[in-house]
Amino acid sequence: MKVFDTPGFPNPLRVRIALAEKGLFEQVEFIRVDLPGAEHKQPAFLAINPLGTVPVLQLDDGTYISECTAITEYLDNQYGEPQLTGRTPKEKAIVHMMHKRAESELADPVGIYFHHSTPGLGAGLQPYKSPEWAGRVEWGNRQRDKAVAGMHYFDRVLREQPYVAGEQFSMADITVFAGLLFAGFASVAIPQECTALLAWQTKVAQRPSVKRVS
Ligand SMILES: N[C@@H](CCC(=O)N[C@@H](CS)C(=O)NCC(=O)O)C(=O)O
Repeated sequence: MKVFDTPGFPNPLRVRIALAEKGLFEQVEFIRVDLPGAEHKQPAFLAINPLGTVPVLQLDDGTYISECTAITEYLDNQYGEPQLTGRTPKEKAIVHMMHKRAESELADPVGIYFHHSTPGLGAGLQPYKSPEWAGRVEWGNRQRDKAVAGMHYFDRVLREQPYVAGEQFSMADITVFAGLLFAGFASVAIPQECTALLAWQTKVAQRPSVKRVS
């Protein structure tokens, strides 16, 4: 298997953690994509992912799979323990519900804020990121506020249970963790009163998988 990605970026981190959790990290060849240089928007990369984002997993039969959720599902279904996307229909449903919230209430709004209300990844990528309409900064700022509300939401969740989807570490934890990393990158701080979220972040940072890929 090959993974096309850019180390240090939040979505690549999601798949790297999943690979490390599954004990697959050393079996994968990583192909570095120059994100700040807009390599992912050039025809050669668009041929493997028309949406122009990383990461992309290439299977040994040549199939390309993009989207962190799809890649993690593939790895989880194809390889052994630990299970990251749930076992029973109920567990799977809860992992997916919480994972969707991790994307929609935290990771995605941080990304919109970063790319549209800040200089983002620099001038080279601006043509792909910031349409010139007057409200874009305000819109991005509202997404930042949405992300902070998401932090409060996950703080409330983690006051009741050890992990985002319940008793077990899952794909939903990976996405919240990466979303918080992205928030830090974009200078969106976790509110100090979110003590459960902060404690969970410290706990997850200590996992061998996270330490392996950091
Ligand atoms: N929904 C995608 C998001 C991937 C994504 O946005 N990746 C970022 C890197 S963290 C990227 O490629 N950004 C470049 C861009 O959008 O121009 C996934 O789950 O893989």
